[in-house]
Amino acid sequence: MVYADDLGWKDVGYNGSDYHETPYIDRMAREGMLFHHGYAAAGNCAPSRASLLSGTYTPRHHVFAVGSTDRGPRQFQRLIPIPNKSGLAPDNVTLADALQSAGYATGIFGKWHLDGKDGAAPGEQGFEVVFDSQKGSPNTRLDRPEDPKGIFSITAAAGDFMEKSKAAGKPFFAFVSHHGIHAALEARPASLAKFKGGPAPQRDYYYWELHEGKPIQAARWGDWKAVRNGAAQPIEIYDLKTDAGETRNLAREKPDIVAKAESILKSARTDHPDWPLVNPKRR
Ligand SMILES: [Ca+2]
Repeated sequence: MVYADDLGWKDVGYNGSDYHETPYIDRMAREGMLFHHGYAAAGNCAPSRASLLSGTYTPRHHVFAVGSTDRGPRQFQRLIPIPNKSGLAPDNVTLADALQSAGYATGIFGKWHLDGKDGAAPGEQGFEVVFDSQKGSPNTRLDRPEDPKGIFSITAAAGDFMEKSKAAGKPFFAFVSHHGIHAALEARPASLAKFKGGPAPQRDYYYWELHEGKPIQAARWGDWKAVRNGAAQPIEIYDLKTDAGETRNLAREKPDIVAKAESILKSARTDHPDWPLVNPKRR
């Protein structure tokens, strides 16, 4: 079972990507079965993998969110946050528990993210072999250019486990649980060179927005970061080279940077009725 963190539905060749190259996954799709009407049981990592591995929905295992369900400004919360479990409790029967008791060799290669104070390590949840080259810092850059996000070492360890199991005549269950493509984004230098100048849109900035109580817009280019903390708020400018903590707003000193930010924040987005740049009315 191969699982990837933050992989988009259309990021694989067999689902129509004309940019990413996924020949081996495409071959598995061609030679295997596709389930187009399946849904993830939750919209982010720990809850969805808790459901996948336990075969139960979030109200059964209580992993509703990563960390806490008590998020965002209190005055905008419409429901009392439901108590959340930080990990999958050991009394859940995981796929690995079930297959191990049926005589399978079981191994996890990569991200687990279901321990925490409420959960347990994969070794206590039916996995005999536990391998993770990203351990300790799954989302940070480890500066191993030949093994970005541990993708290659995780794949190799899983392949080795499967070959050994096959040679021993033992049925196996390999949970290949990649940290990629979740941030931090990394790639082999050769892959970067190959895809530079490809058909993906080339921009000299990165833009994103967050609708949490109010619409927050942000952009990055060079050493600059621009933030607008809510509709009709002034743009803030930070020089991340000298001020990574964003403590000194340079908007007054840098009108040219503000003007560039203004133009990006306006042109980088498409209006959508569900995501308006309007602050919610106070209740
Ligand atoms: Ca268990």
